[in-house]
Amino acid sequence: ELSKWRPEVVELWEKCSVPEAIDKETFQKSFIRHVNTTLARSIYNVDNFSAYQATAHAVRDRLIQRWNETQQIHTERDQKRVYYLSLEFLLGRSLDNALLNLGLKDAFGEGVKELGFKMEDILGQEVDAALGNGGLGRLAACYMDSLATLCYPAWGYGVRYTYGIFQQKIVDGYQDEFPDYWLNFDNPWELPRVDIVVDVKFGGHVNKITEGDTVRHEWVGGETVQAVAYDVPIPGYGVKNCINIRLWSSKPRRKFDLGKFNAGEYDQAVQEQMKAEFLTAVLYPNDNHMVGKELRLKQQYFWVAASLYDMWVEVRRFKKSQRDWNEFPDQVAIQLNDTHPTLAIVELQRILVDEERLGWDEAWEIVTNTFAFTNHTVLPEAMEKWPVPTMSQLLPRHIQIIFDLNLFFLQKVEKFAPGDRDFLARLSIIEESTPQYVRMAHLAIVGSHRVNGVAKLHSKLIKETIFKDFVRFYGPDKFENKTNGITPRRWLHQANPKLSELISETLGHKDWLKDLSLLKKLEESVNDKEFRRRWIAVKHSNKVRLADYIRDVMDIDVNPNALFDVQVKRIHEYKRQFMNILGVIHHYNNIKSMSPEKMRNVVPRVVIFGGKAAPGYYIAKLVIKLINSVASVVNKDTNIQDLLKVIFIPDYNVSVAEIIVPASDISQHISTAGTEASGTSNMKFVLNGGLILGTVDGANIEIHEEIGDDNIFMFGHLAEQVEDLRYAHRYRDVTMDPHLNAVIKDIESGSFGEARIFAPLINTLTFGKDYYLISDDFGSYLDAQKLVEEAYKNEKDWAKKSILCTANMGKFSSDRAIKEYAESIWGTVPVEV
Ligand code: KOT
Repeated sequence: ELSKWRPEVVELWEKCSVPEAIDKETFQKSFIRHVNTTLARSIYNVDNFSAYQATAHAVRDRLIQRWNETQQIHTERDQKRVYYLSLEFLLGRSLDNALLNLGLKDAFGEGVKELGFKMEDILGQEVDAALGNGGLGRLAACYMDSLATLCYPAWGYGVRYTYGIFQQKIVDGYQDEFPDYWLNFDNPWELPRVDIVVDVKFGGHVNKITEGDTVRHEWVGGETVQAVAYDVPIPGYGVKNCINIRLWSSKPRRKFDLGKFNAGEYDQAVQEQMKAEFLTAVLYPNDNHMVGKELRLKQQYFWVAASLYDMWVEVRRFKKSQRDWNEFPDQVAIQLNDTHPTLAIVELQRILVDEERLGWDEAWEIVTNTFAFTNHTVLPEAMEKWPVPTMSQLLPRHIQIIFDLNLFFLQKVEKFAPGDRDFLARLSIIEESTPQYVRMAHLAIVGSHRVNGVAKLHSKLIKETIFKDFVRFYGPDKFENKTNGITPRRWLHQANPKLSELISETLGHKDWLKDLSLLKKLEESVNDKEFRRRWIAVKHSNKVRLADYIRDVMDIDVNPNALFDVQVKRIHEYKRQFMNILGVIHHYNNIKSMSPEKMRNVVPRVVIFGGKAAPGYYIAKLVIKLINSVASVVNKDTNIQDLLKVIFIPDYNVSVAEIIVPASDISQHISTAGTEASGTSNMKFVLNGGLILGTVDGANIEIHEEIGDDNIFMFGHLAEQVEDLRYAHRYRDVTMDPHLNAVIKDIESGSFGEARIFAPLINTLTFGKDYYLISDDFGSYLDAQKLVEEAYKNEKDWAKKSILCTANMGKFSSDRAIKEYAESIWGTVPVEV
């Protein structure tokens, strides 16, 4: 509304807000202005960190301009919006990404160089934004990049944790955890919105009010915590669009209880304040595992309530325009990233029924047409369920709504399958145990119009196992597959600039960064010797970069000509890092038994591990200890002539991944079949010309389909065999694989330190009935490793495989995934700035 300003004011405003052209000189001016004013420093005390801050602020200025323009246009156009609700956004660093997406890298690089700095040093100063555990959080980050690049009117909503995922240190071979102080220095990538504050309520009670023949409910009393918004701009690549992730931080509603403060009870006075701030203090460090802590449930409701209220502000604008409430789902799509935000379903129903006074059924129709739910795991221990008593205490009105929803839902189920009480009990949102539990996945399915898995096999498995009964009730059409994807901007262009350059030069364009299927044309160069030479040279220089990193942080020298064999991901039994290290021991013993002549045939190998274990996950932590114990024996054994090195890189995170991924020759994705929903690092490695060694699981299967038999090493039992194999372990005498048995005996003899330390780990294979089927897959795993070694000896063929890997990865761009979501679930269209 410009009418309130005099025309001269509008004119002056417009004249002054013409964005500056951005080139080297304007950047340098901006850099120095930020050093002088934002940082209050000068040429006399500007170090690399200040240079990083100044550069970041210069970029931030541009991001904000784009952010404003994008939000303005999206408001004007009033197209359907999508809101991505995720408790995790694993963004990593922002500077390099923003420079590349805005096309400023070269100008700014030149600019800082002339000012006496190296861009590399500046980029290295940034701490990761690590507000996530692993795949699920990183997927959310990749999806935001694609939503921005494809110009969708989209927002992310999340939590601004004071501490992200813990920092991992290795002490005496064991994992130690330290707080992640990522906000200790100013964070230039967020815009604090101190004026955007939402009251979120917990506890209290519900009044039932009868007015004539209608009954309504009023939720009163309880404690209130305030949610403050922090906005994180996400720039698209090669477009002006810049979307937003709004992160909520908790703060107390009142500063101090002044009465208590004046009475000298200082500690009590600050108590309320501390309690409120604690709500968003820390990210729960569990991947694929549910932890039933009340504080976690509070985090979930806090975030969901603030986000819905915030969308509500948009909706009020929508209400003013006199549109019917039924049109709400035509304006808003909400995607639930796993069950963590499921309370949003209940909250929207509460708002519509209690506050907007809509009829129950009409409200529910709106709710279910608004939400869609993504499932990311079939592991039983990851399924969220909350005790009814806890929920009743914290959210007394919500638990009533959940029970009512369940009642109406079960009435329909009863009509569908009359008298089938087991069916009813299996589908119920409430688990009838003592105490009762709310099954969040059931609530998410019932409250959504679409449910999706994250890879073909996973989507098939959820329909056949955990959600089978729902498929019978709703029919199959409610359930879809959306195979995950990764952003080629960060995972190739940014992480692997040399390969990106070579690809662009070969293809003669950079369009592949926005249409990854164009990589296919690289196939035509596979027989070009000079191209292959350059391809190999890029891989080698990336291996040198990783070797330098390993020397810097671990003081160990590795040979960049060796085969780099990598497994980096969260440490979990189902991911079977244990099998990998057992294979390493087998390989080590094998080399030791060889004559010098035979040794000459062995390909030198560097086996690289990385990943965090949840702090309370004892067995996973023992796996880390075993890897480090094996490393300390192998790495100092001079008898094996540097044919084998074992490296555990500490504190694996997004920016470390950006160094590791481009440097791998072979990477391992070896989960027990049927357990890894998709995996996304598998896609990153293959996109960077790294081959993979994998089981028939998750997205490995679709990668195999795309790149072909010759360019992947697959092994192991299939998902459909797992049940029978487990049954056999449980009820029959299964003899352990003989090679595995020999390795276990070796550990038990003390070859890698005190054997008793590893007993609980080894027990998972014996008393634990080898739940993850390591014994069943060990033989084929070793065979596959032999094939890898033989293939690597042929440099020319290996280079061809590597090129064909990259060339055939088009499908795995997150752009493809996001288009599928937009077209078949959200019904949103792009709005380009
Ligand atoms: C579950 C509960 C809490 C925290 C994390 C999870 C979780 C993570 N569930 N699935 N994931 C991973 O999600 C990735 C993205 O879809 C998948 O690629 C990966 O296979 C899942 O393990």
